[in-house]
Amino acid sequence: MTLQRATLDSLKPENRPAVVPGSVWPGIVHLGLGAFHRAHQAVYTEAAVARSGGDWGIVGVAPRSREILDKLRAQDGLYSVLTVDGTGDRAKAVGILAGFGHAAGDPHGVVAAIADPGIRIVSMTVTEKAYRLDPAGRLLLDDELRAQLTGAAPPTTVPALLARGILRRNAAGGGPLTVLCCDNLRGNGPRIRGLVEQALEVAGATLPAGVAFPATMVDRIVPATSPDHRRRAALALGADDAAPVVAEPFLQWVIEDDFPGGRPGWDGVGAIMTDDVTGWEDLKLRALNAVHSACAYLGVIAGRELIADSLEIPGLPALLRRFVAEDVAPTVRPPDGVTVIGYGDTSLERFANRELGHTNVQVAMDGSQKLPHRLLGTITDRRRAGALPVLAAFVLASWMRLARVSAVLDDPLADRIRAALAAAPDTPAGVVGALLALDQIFPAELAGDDELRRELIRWYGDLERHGVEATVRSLA
Ligand code: CS2
Repeated sequence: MTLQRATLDSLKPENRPAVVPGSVWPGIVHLGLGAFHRAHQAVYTEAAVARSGGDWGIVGVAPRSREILDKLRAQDGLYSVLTVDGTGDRAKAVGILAGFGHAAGDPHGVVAAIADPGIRIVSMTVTEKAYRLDPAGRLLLDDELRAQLTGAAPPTTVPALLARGILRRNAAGGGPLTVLCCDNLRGNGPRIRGLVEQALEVAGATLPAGVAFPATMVDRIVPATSPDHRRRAALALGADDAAPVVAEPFLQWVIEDDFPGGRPGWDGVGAIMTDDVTGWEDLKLRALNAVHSACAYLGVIAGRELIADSLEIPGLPALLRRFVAEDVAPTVRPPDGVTVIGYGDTSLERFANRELGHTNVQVAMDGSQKLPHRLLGTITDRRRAGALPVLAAFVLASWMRLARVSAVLDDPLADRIRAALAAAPDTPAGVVGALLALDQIFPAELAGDDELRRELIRWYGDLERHGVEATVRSLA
């Protein structure tokens, strides 16, 4: 039996969606139909609609590949979330997807959906690189993007879809709109406002009134779904599902409450609505994501497969706790009632969830895009305070070592990274110098910091000479 509307009645009541699939009118266009969205915002939104109603069905837009669209369409938009933590699998179908779009195949259809007056929120999970912003928030314009923004080419990229969608909506009197970036970018709301303003400028326009860009912090570990997860999802759900997502039980969402066109009742189902997300955002990026990246880089270099395997490197959890306590904590002002150290400890416990099967390779990808948001801010803040963040430098050196030794660096800047390394001597100072000179990643303030550079060279040299295990042990 396949998961479909016609088979829902055969599922156990607790495994069925909380809304009647197809009954909720669309109010949200979501760019990025990946696993994270389907295990996070879609879950919150379905629960909110089930509890407090509203026309907040989600039109899910796949950016490039059609694969997920075809699978979901064949299942009437239904999929399941498999929750795993070693205490027994649970699977629940989600029925809040109310339509589909395909940015690569039908970009004008996506623009039309954004302009539709019934839509009041455009949200995104497209990962850091899709925004085409440099770390300072400047839009990286090339001829193709320029053509997309001016209308000379179809708008398949995120900046072009947003800009052209907003313009068309404004021309058609579509009403107020909220653009909600759910990616791990520091200051994601203002950053995307800046992106849209720059994109509109290229298109010869300015941002119309009535468009809001609230900041938000999203959190749930949602790795790639493995064949084993798929099998387990079918068992727990009671139906075959070609598109299940797997997640930890924990989930959190903190949202700046600025929705001129209204919003689902997310606050009634556990989301935290606030007027300042900064504390949460910094806490999560610096004490969770940075630690995650550290596990991933060290794990890949050490030949360990899973994040959970990395945490078994003797001394590594203690070292990461020290990184959070010594380097991160002084830079973050956590929300009331939360301590940075306690938060870091909880993150480590979550990472140790082996059932997730989260691979180091997956988290290690796109380092050039992630590091500025999760690690470089910590280093900059500590340097400005006159301190040398020794363990943050160790984490950065581990990315540098990965960039040097990885046969297939999965990163949008891989070509530039490889070229920079090929032109430099293969010594700790040569590698560190070549990478620090990449100004798409490192601000001049860090690249020109000699004391930091010496620290990076020292750690890089240790990792090269002694390997991960011995270097970590030496720090214990
Ligand atoms: C991870 C995140 O892949 C990564 O870079 O650090 O996807 C992480 O799992 C989530 O942000 C957790 O909310």
